[in-house]
Amino acid sequence: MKEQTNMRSFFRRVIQEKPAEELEQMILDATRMMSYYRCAMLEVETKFRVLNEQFSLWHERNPIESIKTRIKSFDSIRGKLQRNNLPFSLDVIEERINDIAGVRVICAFVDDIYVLTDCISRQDDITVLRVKDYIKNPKENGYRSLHLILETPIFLSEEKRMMKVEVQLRTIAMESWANLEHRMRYKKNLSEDKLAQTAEMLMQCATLSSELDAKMQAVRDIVEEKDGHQI
Ligand code: 0O2
Repeated sequence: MKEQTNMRSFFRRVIQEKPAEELEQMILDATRMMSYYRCAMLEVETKFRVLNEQFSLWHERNPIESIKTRIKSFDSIRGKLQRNNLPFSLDVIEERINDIAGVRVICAFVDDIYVLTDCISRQDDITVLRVKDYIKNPKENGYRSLHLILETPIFLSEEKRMMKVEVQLRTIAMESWANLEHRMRYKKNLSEDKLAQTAEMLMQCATLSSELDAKMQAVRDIVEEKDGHQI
């Protein structure tokens, strides 16, 4: 309900040139579109929860530590359209913005990220539209994560719709680094010196977090080999 009120006030604030009737229709269409994204997000979240459950039964371990989901706000969608010089329309949003529905899967071990990616990619109702592997190829600032753009069907009362969902898979260490870096990015009043210093320190943290992930993985490999549970 709160989201709907936010959306309504966003459209009233941003789209002023349209007659009231057209604006109301646009709000209705946008509400419907966002509810489809929410359904697709739930579908993909459930797929990961099912995989986690199955691993827990068959392999006595849970590859997933936690799952977070979010729907991108219209302010954030608008910002992305503006950065890419794209006009604000629902058709353009559906076609060009891939991360309206977002699912973040947090794992303890790097290997689990690739096992889960393989499992979800092989499901016959999932199409992988794009993979960005920032674990094998970290971003310049040190950011690591595996990003997938998936297409999944949602089944409505009278139709089936294909929807895009962005999945980010990360370890706990990658998640805590990304959260810190994200917070730093919005500190607007830092001096040039402090900005350079924090960027350098974040880079060091990224290296340490990557080493930590590698060490944790090595420990698990030893333990699982001994227990004979490796898959
Ligand atoms: P939010 O709040 O998560 O929505 P493209 O999809 O190719 O048009 P985009 O969106 O740059 O281009 O794709 P990319 O590189 O896959 O990154 C998308 C998301 O990954 C970002 O979404 C962040 O959530 C995360 N991300 C990417 N790079 C960084 C980074 O350097 N630091 C942190 N903390 N997160 C990053 P949004 O839209 O920025 O934000």
